[in-house]
Amino acid sequence: MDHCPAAPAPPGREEISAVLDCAGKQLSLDAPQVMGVLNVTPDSFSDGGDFVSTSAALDHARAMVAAGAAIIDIGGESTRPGADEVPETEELRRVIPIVEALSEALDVPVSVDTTKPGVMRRAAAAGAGLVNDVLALRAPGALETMAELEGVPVCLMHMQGTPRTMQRDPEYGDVVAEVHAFLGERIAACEAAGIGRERLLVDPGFGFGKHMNHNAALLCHLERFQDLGCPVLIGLSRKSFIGNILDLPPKERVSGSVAAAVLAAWKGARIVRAHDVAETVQALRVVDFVARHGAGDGTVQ
Ligand code: 7PJ
Repeated sequence: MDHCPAAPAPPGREEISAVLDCAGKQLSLDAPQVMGVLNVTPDSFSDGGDFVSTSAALDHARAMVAAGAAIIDIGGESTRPGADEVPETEELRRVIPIVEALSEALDVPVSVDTTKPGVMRRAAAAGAGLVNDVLALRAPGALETMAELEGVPVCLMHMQGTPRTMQRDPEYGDVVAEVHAFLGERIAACEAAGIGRERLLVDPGFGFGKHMNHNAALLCHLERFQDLGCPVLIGLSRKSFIGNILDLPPKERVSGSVAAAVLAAWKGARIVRAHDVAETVQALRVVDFVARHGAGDGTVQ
């Protein structure tokens, strides 16, 4: 398949499987996909408290799947800047019944946004098909736990600092090179622990210890992450990066978030984490059409 010059078939792309097996449910990465966000936290910045009960969570997840989400990401620990840590018992209480209900009810895989090995283990037992770890398996025991959870892929995200401190004064020499090097090191650590590259996704972690210009540079140069040989996942939906540019509150950042999703997909992101699923899915279908059919001179074949 030809691609436009701005979205080249990147080096190593052929090594990235077009389908990710998520504990038996298949996630196709032929075209950019949307990961629908389902926060089950009482304090999340954009939708905190909206989906705490299992039936409300299930309704919202079903609506996101109907709108085209290819995977649903369940988060029980808010990682917004300044957020306090949630004890494991509380995170389990929030997340596990919802992982169980959604894994049973939905055809698409369910992902769990957690940094805790105990939650990873219990979520996988409850049917989770992917672990999304903003600490990139740096918590004690996380690498070993994921090595044991054989059929479950994991997304490794970059963060400078901790959620409590990360936005105080993030500093980089060359943000793209440093985030790239970090992700390369975490891939190597996973492989050394017995987690094969075919089970890994990478994410530069927009907003996690990054100023506005750091986020802009990562988005502008996102294609550089292709050579890591893992699908790239990104999350920019409703984030302060968008809000600061537009001076709008989280629920009014839809168009800005969609614009960011389009830029990311054009630069090779295969999964876009988003709150506003229908809008993002439509935008990414347009991106995919142009990338597939627009590289030639427009002649109808
Ligand atoms: C991200 C995430 C992200 C991945 C959150 C929010 C904050 N996981 N979890 N990437 N963001 N992989 O939704 O704004 O960017 S929580």
